Amino acid sequence: MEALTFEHTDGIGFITLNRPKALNALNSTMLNELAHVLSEVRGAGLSALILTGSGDRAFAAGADIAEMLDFSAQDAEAFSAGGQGVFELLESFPAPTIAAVKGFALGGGCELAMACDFVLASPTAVFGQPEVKLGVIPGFGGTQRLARRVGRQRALELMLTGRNVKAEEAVALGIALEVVTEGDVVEAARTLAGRIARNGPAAVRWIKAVVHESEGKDAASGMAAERAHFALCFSTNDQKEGMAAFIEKRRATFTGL
Ligand code: CO8
Repeated sequence: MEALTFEHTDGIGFITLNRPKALNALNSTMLNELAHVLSEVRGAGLSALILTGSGDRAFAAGADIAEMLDFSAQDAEAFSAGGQGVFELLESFPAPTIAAVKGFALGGGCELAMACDFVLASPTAVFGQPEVKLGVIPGFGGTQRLARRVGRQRALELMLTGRNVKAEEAVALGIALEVVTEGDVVEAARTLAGRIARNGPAAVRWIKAVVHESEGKDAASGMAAERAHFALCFSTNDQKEGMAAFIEKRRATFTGL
């Protein structure tokens, strides 16, 4: 692959956006490669997927402006639809996903981070949707995901002014989960992935699936999905093991069955 790398260790997948000279700007090649990797590893049983950018300057400084410069409206529609599709693949990925953000996460880069379940920020992280300054609007889901994370009023303020938000403010607003002040943000993502991976694998997957699939639906269908998955848990060995371990005052050994 040309614009990103994928590796996995200890059941955790790592995607590194790899166009550091262009601050990891998202071009068609990168989006296609991202779609390819996400599809290939969807059924691989990873316990988590961590996304980061190569170099210290950027997670991703947005969609590639040079590529978009001469787009027709039709090209823009296709690029937006393609990006939205890839980000949906990411948001619905069966395992927890973590964006480890150093430096700029702007425009499409911020949208990519927000398509992950968790965003961990280094103290240098900068988030924003500056598209309006280029005369365009977010096109990879930002109008929807930013509003969900920070509320309508703040999302409009950020998108209409195009102002950047530093790490601490990003946490206060709910764009990021926390600022990693000690050590490396990718290591912190690995630690978070490890804390999740100690738990029942099916329960982890189903919690995410129920939250994701219920988004935007009415409360009654969300409750129905929760009930159905809660019941499913009781057909697993891990439910028996988890509850027996509690009663026997020992640590559970989950098998994912
Ligand atoms: N696209 C292409 N190249 C970029 C991008 C980008 N988004 N961002 C940075 N680069 C390139 C620069 O052109 C430069 O290349 P070169 O060295 O060849 O001149 C290199 O990266 C380094 O950048 P700078 O020299 O600008 O570095 P600075 O430290 O001076 O500035 C900034 C860093 C502030 C991040 C600055 O680069 C910047 O403002 N970048 C653009 C940020 C932006 O506006 N992002 C939003 C883009 S639009 C978008 O994401 C829409 C998504 C949905 C699209 C759907 C469409 C159909």
